[in-house]
Amino acid sequence: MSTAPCDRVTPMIDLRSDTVTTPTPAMRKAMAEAEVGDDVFGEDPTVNQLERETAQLLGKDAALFVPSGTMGNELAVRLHTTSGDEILVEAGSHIFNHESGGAAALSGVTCRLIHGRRGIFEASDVLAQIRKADVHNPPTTLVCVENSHNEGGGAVWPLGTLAELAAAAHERGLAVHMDGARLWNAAVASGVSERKFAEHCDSISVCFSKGLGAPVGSALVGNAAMISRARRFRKMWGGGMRQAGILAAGALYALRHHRQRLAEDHANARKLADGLSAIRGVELVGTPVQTNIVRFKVSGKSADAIGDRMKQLGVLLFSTGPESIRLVTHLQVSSADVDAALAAFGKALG
Ligand code: TLP
Repeated sequence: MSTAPCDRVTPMIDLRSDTVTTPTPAMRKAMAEAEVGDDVFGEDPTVNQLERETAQLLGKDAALFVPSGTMGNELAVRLHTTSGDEILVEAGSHIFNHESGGAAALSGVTCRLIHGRRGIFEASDVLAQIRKADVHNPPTTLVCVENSHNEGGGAVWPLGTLAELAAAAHERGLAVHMDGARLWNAAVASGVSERKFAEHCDSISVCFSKGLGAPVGSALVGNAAMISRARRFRKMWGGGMRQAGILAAGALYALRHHRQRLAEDHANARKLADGLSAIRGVELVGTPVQTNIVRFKVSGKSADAIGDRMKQLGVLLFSTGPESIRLVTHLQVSSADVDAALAAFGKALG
């Protein structure tokens, strides 16, 4: 995107991602007052509290605080597989597309793709892709699901579909990992608790730094043996943090106070999608909007050029392809911001 001068003085409306949120004053206060210790020694009381509350919420034994969602996912891949295995991932998944080839580099596994519908797939898709036991074949040992699904436009897994898939995978000896970077959004949108989704998974990575609005941090959640192995790999990969309670306090605040408000972000995303659908040349993709992500196409126009024009008008967005745009609502996007963004889209696209 160009750095064309911006013709407004008010702050930007940043719809690029829910990763852009900055800590609220109350969250900063909690962070400033956090009790801390050396987390590599297991002595940071705030990190320990965050790990306990996260594990409890998801109904699992234990959790490990990690710097990013990427590290949570990649630890899971490492822990569920042996070098030379194959894992099943959805074609649009974050693990396959946006983790710098980590599964191959860090775990030595190949990825076999499943093409879902908005990122969602079924037990039969998994069964069709499991390799036969044969010396020529890599053993298939893990299937990953993403809930909500980012490239699928924030789609939420139907619980029944997940349950059937997990039962089929487990019966064939595969582990199930959920990339739950936005599991909180999926839970609020569907009314199905995080714990109910987690029940079917051997591990779940969750992010505090997306819709929940914490500045940094994610967690890997699973059984006690797995999380204790994960702790060693986190250290090996350079993710052991010292007085991380400062960060964990932001995450803990977010976990306790910002989950239910995600419904506002979802309402704002629906309002954005409704407004966009009334603009000529906009083709929404990944509908209906279920959570906080809106994707659309602008056939015959350049998404980058629209991004540049929108930036001049005070709105930031992500172009995800030559003619494709993604918008994400979050803690720092109000309903009035959505009105302003729609007015700007009217100018940029009209
Ligand atoms: N996603 C980012 C970009 O990397 C695309 C975004 O702006 O949406 N899982 C999912 C489903 C994600 O969307 C992301 C981040 C991650 C994992 C990774 O989280 P981080 O950035 O903490 O490593």
